Amino acid sequence: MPNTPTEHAPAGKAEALLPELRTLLGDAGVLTDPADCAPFCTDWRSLYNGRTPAVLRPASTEQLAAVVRLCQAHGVALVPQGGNTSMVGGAVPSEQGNQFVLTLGRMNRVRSVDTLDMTMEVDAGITLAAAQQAAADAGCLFPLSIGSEGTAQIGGVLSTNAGGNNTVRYGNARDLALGLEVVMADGTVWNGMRRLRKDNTGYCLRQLFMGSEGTLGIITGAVLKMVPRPQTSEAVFCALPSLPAVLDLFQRFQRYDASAVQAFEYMSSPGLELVLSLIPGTVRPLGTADAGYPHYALIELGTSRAGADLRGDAERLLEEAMEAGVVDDAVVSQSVAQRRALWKLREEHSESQRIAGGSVKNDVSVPVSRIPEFIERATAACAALVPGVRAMPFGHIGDGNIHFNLVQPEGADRAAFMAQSDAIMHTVDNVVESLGGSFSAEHGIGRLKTGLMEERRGGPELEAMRRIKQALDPLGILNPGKVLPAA
Ligand code: 2HG
Ligand code: ZN
Repeated sequence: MPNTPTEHAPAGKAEALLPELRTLLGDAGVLTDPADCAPFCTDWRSLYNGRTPAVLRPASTEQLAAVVRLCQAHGVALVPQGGNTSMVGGAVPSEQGNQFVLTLGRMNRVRSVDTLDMTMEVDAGITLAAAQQAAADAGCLFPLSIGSEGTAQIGGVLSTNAGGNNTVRYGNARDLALGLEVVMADGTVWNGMRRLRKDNTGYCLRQLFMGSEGTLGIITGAVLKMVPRPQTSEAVFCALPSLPAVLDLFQRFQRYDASAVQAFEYMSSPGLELVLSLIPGTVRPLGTADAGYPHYALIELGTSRAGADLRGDAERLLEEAMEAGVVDDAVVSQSVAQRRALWKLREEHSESQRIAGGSVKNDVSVPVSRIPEFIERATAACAALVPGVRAMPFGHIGDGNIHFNLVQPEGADRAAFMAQSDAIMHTVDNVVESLGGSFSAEHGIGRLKTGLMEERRGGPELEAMRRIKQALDPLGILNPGKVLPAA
């Protein structure tokens, strides 16, 4: 089955469409200056350097649909790009210079907010932070939260089914959109902006577009689900003696009040030490100046229940956990500034690892109960493969998603280390698979992991995906080379 017939189309074919595109979008809607296009051609991790004849900036769904119709008629590919924060190269054009980048940044309106239906209708080009703000302005919460929320756009967040810190409580992006507006590969517009909690009418199309990373259609609008805003919040930072103790503590908090556990994040000792040593303004939250603990958890508690004593409850729970030997030490934040400082220790993990040199990311998930075994086995396997490699697992332990990142051995050559990326990922993924996990938990497949699709999802699952792609985008003009491996 042809996967991406336009992947190798000559660049001139795309360039020939520029005059017509300018008529459709106006000069402000077509960027061709290489300096203007450059930021759209490289991904956040600098893994890929693509080229494009133009970045297209439609100002409305109708304009975008017209662009798609034109490109479809000429077999020219489009690469939809949100905030360009993909960790897997999901939004960069290919090196051939024959694919347009499509950015929805000009489509950034909040269309409406309804506090009885608890929904918000937005354009897909709005940033996640702006959507959160619109919910907050209405006294509500849009609970999806990721490190890149100031830049990431709703279209990208939904099409990649982003996860983040609050998945343990509210689910992934997939669970937070009730309706979508999508421009299909033939340029028709599907208006699925329904705000229904029950809508049992055949195949659930919106779930097909979410997680498809722009390979099946382009999300242009969404109905987002809001929830009541927590009235009281507390952040708790704990030091723990072992990984089973981290899960024990998780269970204690879940049993206390699962609806109050907004986030339950894990950090390892090497990961926290790296943050403390490389990120200015970070302060060791527990322990003495030169001694840490083996494991850490950061828990965000929140409730909209009036009169709830979250802090008192958390302190009692921590006391019991300490008596049981589950927690070594803990702090409950006493101010907004302290809460921010605790979260900074978690959020700066990616940045500290970037500064430390080459790092190989493994965004994986296993059943929560298997996390201790996973981290132990994967650490040992990677140490055997690359002596001296620094395993720095962290992440969303409450939902089973660990960022099992490996930082190059101290003083090693970056390029030589990165040349081992595939072998490292393979080693980690073998452990993941043996535990019933997934090689991509929340970052998606993009371009980086297409090779793994054949290996780990081959057979009826991948075959069904290819058929869906063929049915919805028979010419393969939408985000070629992403998600599905070349046939
Ligand atoms: C996070 O949870 C992000 O901070 C980034 O998903 C993870 O850098 C990473 O590997
Ligand atoms: Zn994450």
